Amino acid sequence: MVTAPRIDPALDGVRRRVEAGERLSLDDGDLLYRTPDIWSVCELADVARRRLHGDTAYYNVNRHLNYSNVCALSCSFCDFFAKRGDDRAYTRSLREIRAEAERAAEAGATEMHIVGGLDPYLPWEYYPQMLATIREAAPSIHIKAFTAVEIVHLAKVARVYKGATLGGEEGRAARMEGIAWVLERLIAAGLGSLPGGGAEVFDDRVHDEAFKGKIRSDVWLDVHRVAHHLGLNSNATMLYGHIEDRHERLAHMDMLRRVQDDALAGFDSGSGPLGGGVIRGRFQTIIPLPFFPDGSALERLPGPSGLENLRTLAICRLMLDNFPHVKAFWIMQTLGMAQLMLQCGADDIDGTVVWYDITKVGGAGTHQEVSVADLQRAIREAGFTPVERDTLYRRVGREGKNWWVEGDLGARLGE
Ligand code: V47
Repeated sequence: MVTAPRIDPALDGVRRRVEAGERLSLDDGDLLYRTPDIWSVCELADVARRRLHGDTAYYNVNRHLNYSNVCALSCSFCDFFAKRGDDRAYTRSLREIRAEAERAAEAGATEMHIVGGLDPYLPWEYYPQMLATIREAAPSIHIKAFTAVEIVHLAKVARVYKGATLGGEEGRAARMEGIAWVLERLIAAGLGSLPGGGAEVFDDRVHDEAFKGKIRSDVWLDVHRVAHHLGLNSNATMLYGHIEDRHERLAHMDMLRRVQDDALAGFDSGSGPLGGGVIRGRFQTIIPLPFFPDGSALERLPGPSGLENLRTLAICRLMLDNFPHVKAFWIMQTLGMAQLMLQCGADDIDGTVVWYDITKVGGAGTHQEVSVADLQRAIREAGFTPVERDTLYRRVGREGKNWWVEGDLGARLGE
């Protein structure tokens, strides 16, 4: 006998709150994870998504660039890092980076997304020089670069990260000063925003088991707080489907939305280590990243299923009610799955990408590229209107390789 999918009445309260635009609690999030009625979860995420973006879905014309895969850390979920001397270790010279920026500009890209390992052999000067080189070769390209983990590494390399051994607020203030020192210099050299990587899952147990040695959640969040104070927008990720549990994912989302509440309030009263003032930056996008076991030290784990990916993305949309954008990163989700995710809370699928070294799905090499026509077709087929955006979610006008910013796309969350 075939039975119709059942609507879970336990979700009635959540449904009412979503329809009224009210904030969901952690218990609501738990229910959304436990209910067998995944289609209601997706439908509710679609309600929240359409309230902000109607039938618009965003993509961009971008290039991802990894400047070095040499990393002082050996996180167990990661298949990207190499040690100096390994056959596959690389560090890009400034000349190679300039050539890549020129190619990106020639292809009409609006963004370069740049991240790398914590390379212990690169001097501090390399980083501002890299940005200045790109700025010179491709003046109109937005540079979105360096995860919070790299920013702290740079502060250590530049010897301005002083608070690590001090405890309490004094230590935190000293750390934040070093982070601000780094960010101010990178901004002067051309940094436009911070990507969301390195967040993993904000939980000390998971941290110590899967990525010990990396900065913890408090420091990751402080880097983004400082960035917001300095007027940078940033993104956030959540790497799920490894050794964390659903409660740890929900706690991660809750921590992010609290920091975003402060950023959207736009003003720091001055009691904390940042000393008050206007906050001009904020989180733009949450990117849930499904764990890929292949090649990592956690290869024995199965990784999340398609349904778990869908549910987690939908729950990110519902819990992170103050994040304007939810990205289904097609490289990790696949383009087919990203289409479905657009119907379940996502409003963005990232861009043309071209080269990507961190995860290689299903035996893909580092060349992972889709054309703009493919992105647009995928979005249309999912029932949405494709809109090209720049990194700051402004509408982009384009004639071939020539592009210009047309204006803000949304003001509903104070974008
Ligand atoms: O920080 C590493 C993750 C991240 C694996 O800001 C893995 O717009 C899955 O942050 N399986 C980098 N994930 C990617 C990232 C990102 C991607 C797209 C857009 C944006 C944005 C940011 O990739 C790392 C880490 O969390 N990662 N190894 C793995 N085996």
